[in-house]
Amino acid sequence: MHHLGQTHSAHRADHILQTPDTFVRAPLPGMHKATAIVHAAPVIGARFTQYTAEFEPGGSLGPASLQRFLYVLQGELKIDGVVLVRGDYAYASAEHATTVSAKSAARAAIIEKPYLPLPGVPAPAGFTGRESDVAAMALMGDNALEVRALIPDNPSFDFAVNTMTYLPGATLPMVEIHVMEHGLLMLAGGGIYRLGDSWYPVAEGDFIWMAPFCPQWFGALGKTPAKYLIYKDWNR
Ligand code: UGY
Ligand code: MN
Repeated sequence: MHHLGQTHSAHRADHILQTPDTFVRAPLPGMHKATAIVHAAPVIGARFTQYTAEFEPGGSLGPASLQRFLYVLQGELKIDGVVLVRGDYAYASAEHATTVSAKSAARAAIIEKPYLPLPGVPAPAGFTGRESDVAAMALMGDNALEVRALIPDNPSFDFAVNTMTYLPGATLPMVEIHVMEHGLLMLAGGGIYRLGDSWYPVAEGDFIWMAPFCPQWFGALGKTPAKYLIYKDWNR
């Protein structure tokens, strides 16, 4: 059936909800056999860029001029010779840009951000990791809401990326309003997201940008866990 111009994507001053029916694909400079869906960028007021890169087998990214975090959503990627699969991730500083190529058809969530140095604190080195190796922390003691921090807890890093997994019925314990902004990609399941004064149904594949101080709350619905990857500026 024709959608007659309907979507539940939304663009407000303090948040964006981008659902897959509104995704537009275009290659970024330097991409080869790959394309990008840009979700958040400085043009909307974000201080970072987040996109999903979609690779054909043999596809590659151009070099990053900023620090770059990459989380594999699907397929196999090779980063400076290291093979990463779904749930694996890599961080590279602007000074030590990595080469990223696809061994198979693949998708990755990518975050790029100008680095904000902290006086007296050395800049971070690159690393790779595997989400299943990260210990889960119960958010504010709630075992139904697991947080995994993918970036080391170290003031060298000026941002954090976590996964948050909610059992069905689990919720954020409060409406959060904070100085940090967020980029959020729904990885599994779904629920209701409050953003500002609106409540949205969200599901796997949706992206949300939240500006600093955007009121936010989530409750997981359905019979399977809801999970998202969430970026926030941190330590500055
Ligand atoms: O880390 C956070 O601020 C996180 N609890 N926010 C969110 O899930 N919307
Ligand atoms: Mn938050």
